[in-house]
Amino acid sequence: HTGARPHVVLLPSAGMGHLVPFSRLAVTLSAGHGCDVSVAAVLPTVSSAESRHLEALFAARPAVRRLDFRLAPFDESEFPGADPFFLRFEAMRRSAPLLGPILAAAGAAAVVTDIVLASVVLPIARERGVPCHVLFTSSAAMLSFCAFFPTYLDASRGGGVGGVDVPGVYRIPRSSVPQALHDPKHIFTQQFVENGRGLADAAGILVNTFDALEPEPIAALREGSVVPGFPPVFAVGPLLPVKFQAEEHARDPAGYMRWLDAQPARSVVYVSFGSRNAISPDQLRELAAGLEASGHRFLWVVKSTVVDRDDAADLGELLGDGFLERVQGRALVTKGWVEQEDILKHGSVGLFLSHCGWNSVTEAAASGVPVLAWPRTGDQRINAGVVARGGLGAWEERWSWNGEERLVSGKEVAEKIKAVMADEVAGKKAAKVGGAAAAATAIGGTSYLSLADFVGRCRG
Ligand code: BUP
Repeated sequence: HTGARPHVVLLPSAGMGHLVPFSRLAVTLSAGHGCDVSVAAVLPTVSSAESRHLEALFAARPAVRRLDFRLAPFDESEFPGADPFFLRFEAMRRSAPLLGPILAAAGAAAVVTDIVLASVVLPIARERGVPCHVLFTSSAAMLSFCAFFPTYLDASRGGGVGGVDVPGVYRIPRSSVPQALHDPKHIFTQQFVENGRGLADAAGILVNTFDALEPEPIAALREGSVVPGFPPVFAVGPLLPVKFQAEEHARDPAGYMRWLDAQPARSVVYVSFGSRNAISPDQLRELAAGLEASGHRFLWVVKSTVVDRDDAADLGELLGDGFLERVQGRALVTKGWVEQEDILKHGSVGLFLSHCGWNSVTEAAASGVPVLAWPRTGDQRINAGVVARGGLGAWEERWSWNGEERLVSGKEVAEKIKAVMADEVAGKKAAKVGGAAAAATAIGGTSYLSLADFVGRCRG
């Protein structure tokens, strides 16, 4: 299986935040690093954004093969009220034994599994004698936290979770620890701890970041300070966007690219909180008031439900009477899917108000656009810390929703936006991060060499 073009099988899990980096890795390995690549797909997907993305990937890149992964029946009533994406993670984890024959039939030389499937896929790959790597879809800071957390829990002996000093990295304050981890019975906690323990058994860990953005966690992981004897860490980011060459009008039904073309350089605030973050109606209205009062131009992608298929709400109603009319001309508000990378690369965009999903952070870094971090749940506060440390932008720590439902007023939002938009140093620092990102992925750069090292190991 090891010849000149090693066959690498990729196992993404659910949600755009997980699927996007996998399809980027698939295309990079297949087009730029001489690998044969297969991607396992679970159909139907949780969201329609994922379905469209998978279809576009396989249509545009016939060299990337599709493997069908059919899930075993799974009784969701065991986890009442759980997030639909976590339920899919769990369903995939329970169906992992079905992957054994799929890997064997594909003749895989190496497997790269998503972190949320790691602890169940690793033993299956080992049984088949296939080296198994993990693609960690968040920051290296989060990776170091995930790798260390089981050790921390063992030492705390059920005493609850406080701030976590990740050895060799930095302290993750209690307020940045993903909320679910305070509940040991939470489905996320169980998966997170098992996967964290499993990491040590991986052949290597790929992470979508680059040395210049996250020097401390990357070095600490590689030196074994976080977990002694930790597997090799390949910092391969920012993984570059994949162009699917859809028809122009199909890509941009709301006309946002044409709208951006008509705006002055660096004048627009781009606002998005990711693909699966529902914002409460009250907070949506305050955010609307803040954007309006900031006086700046803005492009806002509104999501009011966790799963896009459930989103039937009317924008006018969501945002309050007359809002859309009042901001007409200086704002574009849409509920549809946008090509975020195209937006961030556009010269009119001067600021990204972001929830700090890790893909969004890497895209901002690649584009050199400053971020105003407004993290909400999960890994987002840890990622926001990376944004602030790495010179990519500002983080208003009091704004988080991590566990607390504090409403942030429109006035606060407006003032912060005005301040960051006026801050020329922030713009220059972010541009510098953009330069470092480009250098990392260019031939001979740290991320390029890291990926080449990974591919060399797949060749055996
Ligand atoms: Br919304 C939206 N267009 O309209 P994150 C998102 N994206 O291209 P998340 C679009 O989806 P998790 C849209 O560029 C990024 O690549 C965006 O991933 C793209 O956040 C991806 O930023 C979203 O990691 O996922 O969706 O919250 O919670 O898994 O991090």
